Amino acid sequence: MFARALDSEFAREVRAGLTRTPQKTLPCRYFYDNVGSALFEAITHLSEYGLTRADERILEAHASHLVRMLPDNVVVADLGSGSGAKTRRILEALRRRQVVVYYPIDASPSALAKCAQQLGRLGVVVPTESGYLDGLLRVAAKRAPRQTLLLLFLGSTIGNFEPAEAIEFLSAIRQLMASGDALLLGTDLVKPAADLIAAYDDAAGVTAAFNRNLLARINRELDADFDLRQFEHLVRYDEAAQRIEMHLCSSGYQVVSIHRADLIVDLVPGETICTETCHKFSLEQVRDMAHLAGFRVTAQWVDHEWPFAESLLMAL
Ligand code: AVI
Repeated sequence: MFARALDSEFAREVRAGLTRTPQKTLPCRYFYDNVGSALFEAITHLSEYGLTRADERILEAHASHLVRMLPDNVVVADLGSGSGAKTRRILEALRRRQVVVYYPIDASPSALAKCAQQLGRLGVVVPTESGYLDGLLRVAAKRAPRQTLLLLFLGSTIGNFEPAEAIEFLSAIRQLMASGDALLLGTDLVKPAADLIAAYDDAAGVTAAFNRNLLARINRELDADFDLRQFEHLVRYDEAAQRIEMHLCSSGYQVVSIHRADLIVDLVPGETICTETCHKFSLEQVRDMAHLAGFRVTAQWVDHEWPFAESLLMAL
């Protein structure tokens, strides 16, 4: 049991990130345990975080047009579906012309259960508890020969990858798709720094709790003794790199034991652990990224209230 935990992917990634120099890091994909997923859901309702509402407005306004641009007999897969709230519009538009088959892919069982409960009335929902590429591989293996896949990657999760990794990831997705399949890609666009800082450092402290929960998760799952009160939530915007950075900043000298990662971590006052980067894009950068990964962009819809884009990419 103990040996297995030491070897777990989570333990290995935590060990690699916290021994990295000069900047300690933790992978943001581990934010989303059940507590983290609930906190993220709360973030999407914050007045400062316009991103999710922008995403929803675009889908509400353009879902019918989007569906008309697709061939008959579409199956929908959704990378990081969460509770599937944003996807509802697309499934409703699709249901007007065909039976809906929907594969939400998410690491959080509670989010998937909520998704199946909320969208089950719209068609056949087949939840897949998995990482993105594994989940897509499983869905690709189940699809029938003449079905077209509409893959959703909404919410600007692509912005949480480093730029080169984003292209690698989209290329890997492309390899699992067939020519003529579609990818709907959500991307948050560049906007004034003050709006971005507020979005990731909200007044109610929900994002701070979301950030600190990563340490709480390490405490719970890897038998560690992080004192969450000794870490300040810190947000920076790097204008040149077009990215928000979230950090946890140590308020003093600390020695933390992470037993199941076989690791002792020293932190000095003011030292940070970088927990997430959130890249922001221009429309042209999205098109360039798509082309490099083997897609053609056939439409881009923009929300002007909170600059955000949905791009429809066709696999070449
Ligand atoms: C999931 N992802 C697109 C969110 C973002 O905005 O980058 C995660 C998030 N982190 C803090 N607030 C929201």
